[in-house]
Amino acid sequence: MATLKGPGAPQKHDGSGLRVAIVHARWNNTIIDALVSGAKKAMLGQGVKEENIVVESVPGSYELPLAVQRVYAASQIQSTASAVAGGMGSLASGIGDLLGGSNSTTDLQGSLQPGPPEPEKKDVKGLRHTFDAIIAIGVLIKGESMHFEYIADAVSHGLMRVQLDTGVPVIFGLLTVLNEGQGLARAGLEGGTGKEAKGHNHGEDWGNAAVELGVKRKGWG
Ligand code: DLZ
Repeated sequence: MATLKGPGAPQKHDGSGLRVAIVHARWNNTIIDALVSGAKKAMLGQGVKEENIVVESVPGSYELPLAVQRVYAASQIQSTASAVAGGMGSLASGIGDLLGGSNSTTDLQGSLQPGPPEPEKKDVKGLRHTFDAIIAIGVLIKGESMHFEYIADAVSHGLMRVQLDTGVPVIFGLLTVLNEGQGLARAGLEGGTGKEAKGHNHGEDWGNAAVELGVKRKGWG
């Protein structure tokens, strides 16, 4: 029977032009690892290239908002550096044009001749443009104190703030569960970590959400 909960069947989007970061906490790492794998699997299934998925980790969920903000800021700086490097290439070829070494040359009869190959544009490795979406993944398991409530509240608000301040989609991959079993079930690890494992891996939803938002965000400007 179809379930009422959840985002429904994932929309198909072409993720081949996207760069996505996953920033995850390391607390409760068995669950985290499965969620990160689920998110990556979903994104690869929507065409995101493996080399365009960047993974960064922090100790605990409380560190996620700052890490997401800084990872995004760093990618902006690097993409500017990359653009400047590309710009230098254009400048060099522009000077080449002035000196008669343009990419295409016109012969005396006015026909267009193929010129020397365009100078190779160097990208800073893996830093072609800023991230189109960032997935923040953490697993908070309720304990006996109020720690859980404070961290859950701070992280939720922090991630929303980063998203609205920067305009980059921040996918909310924070599980706030009452016990380990709930966390395992939401990572597709109900009943064990091997072949017997059951349950829906929420990481896959987050991967699909990142692709959808990344693609739509480009259209929204
Ligand atoms: C301290 C703490 C506790 C008690 N529980 C969790 C948890 O269930 N999940 C999680 O991601 N992090 C937990 N942390 C660590 C905090 O998020 C944070 O890393 C530390 O308080 C240091 O700032």
